[in-house]
Amino acid sequence: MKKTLLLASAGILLGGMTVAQAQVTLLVSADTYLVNDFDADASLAHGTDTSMEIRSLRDRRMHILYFRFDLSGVTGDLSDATISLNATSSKKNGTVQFHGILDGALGGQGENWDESTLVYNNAAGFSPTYPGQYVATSDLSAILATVDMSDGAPGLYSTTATTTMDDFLAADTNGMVTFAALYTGPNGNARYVFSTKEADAALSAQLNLPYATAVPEPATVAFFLGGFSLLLVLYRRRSR
Ligand SMILES: [Ca+2]
Ligand SMILES: [Ca+2]
Repeated sequence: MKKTLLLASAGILLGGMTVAQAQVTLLVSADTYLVNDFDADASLAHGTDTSMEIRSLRDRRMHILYFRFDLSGVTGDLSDATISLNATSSKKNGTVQFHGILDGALGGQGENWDESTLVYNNAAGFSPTYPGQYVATSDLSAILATVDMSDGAPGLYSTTATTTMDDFLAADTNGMVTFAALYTGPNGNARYVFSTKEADAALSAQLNLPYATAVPEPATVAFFLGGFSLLLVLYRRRSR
């Protein structure tokens, strides 16, 4: 094998490793909604449901989306991030607002939640009880982004980039980011239903990172290094 061919082959292998990683879209690692109804209690878990919903009928019904992304496989520039949600139905025009759970919430365990047991009463960012309402704690960030919902229109809804979202993601130290999304507009029975990963991973909430880089899986690195080693062996044999 000629040296130029070897180098070209190695270049294609190594090039493939980096080119394929531009722009990262993360799917949720956990998703649920917190329920705090007047006529039920605030300890009902919905982490295995195929849909999650935002509801707001003040003093009667408050449902809050709660979902997490795993940033451990991502590196580089996290700016201009946006969140996308797939609505299966909507009721009422309104603005959904997204908050984050701050690093270190609940003694560092606030983001390490299990979707099969997470409920309104034990979720970081919210004070327990308060039927039909919610009360934020200091673990809940300011509004990071918003999205406007259309009355009756299903489909993909995405936030736009904000500096508050940039700052929140830049401050992450544990590789986990949890968001809470809720409706706080005029009282009037807002209800928006979204897909979860249990229904279809591709239709779950997404975190879009236009400038980030995916860290290659160890298996991928091993595959490419293995290919490179094989080329070297072949080259040396031909050179003898
Ligand atoms: Ca879930
Ligand atoms: Ca975090």
